[in-house]
Formats: sequence, C-alpha cells, structure tokens
Amino acid sequence: MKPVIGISGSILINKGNAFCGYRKSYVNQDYVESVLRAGGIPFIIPFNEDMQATKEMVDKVDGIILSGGHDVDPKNYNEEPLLKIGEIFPERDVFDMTLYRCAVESKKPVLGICRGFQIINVIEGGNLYQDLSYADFVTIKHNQGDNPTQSTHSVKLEDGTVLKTILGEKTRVNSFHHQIIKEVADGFKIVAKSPDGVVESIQKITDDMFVMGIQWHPEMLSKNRSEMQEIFNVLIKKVIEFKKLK
Ligand SMILES: [Mn+2]
Repeated sequence: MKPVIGISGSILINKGNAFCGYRKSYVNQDYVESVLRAGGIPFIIPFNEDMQATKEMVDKVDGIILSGGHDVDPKNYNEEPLLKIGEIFPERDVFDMTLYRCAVESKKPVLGICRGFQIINVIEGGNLYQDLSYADFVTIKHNQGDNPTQSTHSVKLEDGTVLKTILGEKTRVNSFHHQIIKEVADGFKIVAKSPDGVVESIQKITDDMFVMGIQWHPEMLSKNRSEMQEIFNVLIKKVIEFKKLK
C-alpha cells in the first residue's frame, strides 16, 4: 500500500461572474503532483471548522503537508496586527493547528510549506515578523514576481540536516513571502538561511517525530529540479519508516 499524504486545503473565493463570491475548496495542483511523483497518494484535506471531522481525516492519512496561503493571525503569537500585515484567515489557523497537533500526536510526519512553515513555528511557540520591512537585517527581495519556477535567491544549508543531504551546501530557491520568522520555536533547528539571515527552513526530527518546514515553494520547482522533488521523496520515505514503528 502506498502511503497517503494529506494536503491541507484552503478556500478560494470565486471572482467570476457566475456564482461570484462562491467559496471553493482547493489546493494548488503542484502539491498533488509532487506527492504523486514521490510515490505517495495525495489526499486533499478540505478546510472546514469541524475539529472532530478534521481529526478523523488525519486518522485516514499517513503524513501531512501544510500548504501555503494567508498570513498567520498575529494574535496567535500575542501581537496586534501591524500596518503591513497581509490578509489573515483565522479559521484556517485553527484548522491547520488541529491538523498539525493531530499529526504530531499520532506520530505522522509533517512537511510545512510557506504559510505551513510559518504556522508550525507559531504553533510551537515561535513568532514572526508581520512584514519583512520590520526586520532591519533584510536586504534581499523575498517577494518575487509571479513566475513560480524561477529561483531568485540563494540559501545556505546547515550541517546535520536532512535538507543539506538533499540540496548540498547552497542552492537557489523561489521566494513568495513577505513575512519571516522572528524567533524560532524551542526544540527546532534552523536548517537554511538566505544570505541576509532570513530563516528559510526549520526542522524537528527525533525517533518518533519528523517535522520539516520550508519557506520557499519546492512543489513549484520539483517538476524541473530533481533535488526539489527529492524533498517529497524523503517525506514519503519517512512516512513509510514511521508506519513500520507502529
Ligand atoms: Mn525567501
């Protein structure tokens, strides 16, 4: 049996003429295809506000990808919203928190991407700069245009991390974020940083916990770059390993 990977969904508000304002449940297709190429079965976990149902959805999958999306509501790290915060979706914060906590409790590997990476850090007690202009050390453009497969800035990988074994010392990544990590959650190791010092990846890996967070979007690069696909391959490998532990 191939491992099943739950991918957290969000809501798209229909902007067309027919049913304008209608709410659609979705994930970006690149997540689905990256999981398929890795030999996993992708399973979209639809955004909803029924926490018991969400918990049971996690029971049905072997690992989780927390996908990208809105800014995390700063009330989750005890701050008021500042002038440059983007759009928030507090109900999705609750949904993602439920997914994350249920996955970790049942020892299922988690990969967080972009917002997924940021919310893992917040759930675990870290926090964010609500906009990168509030961090005086940022000198690199982290919110590039809208070419998803273009890599615009470099990141340096830290020793002793899974990502370094996949990506090497240094690689180039795409960048579609305006928020960045301020304080890294306790127990998490910094995995990658951009040259200006922005944390671009964190991990917490123990005998029965595999959590990796990535600020860039490897799923948008994985079709053309085998090392970015390898991130998803490793997730599947971990899921298989963890299933055997139970
Ligand atoms: Mn970046």
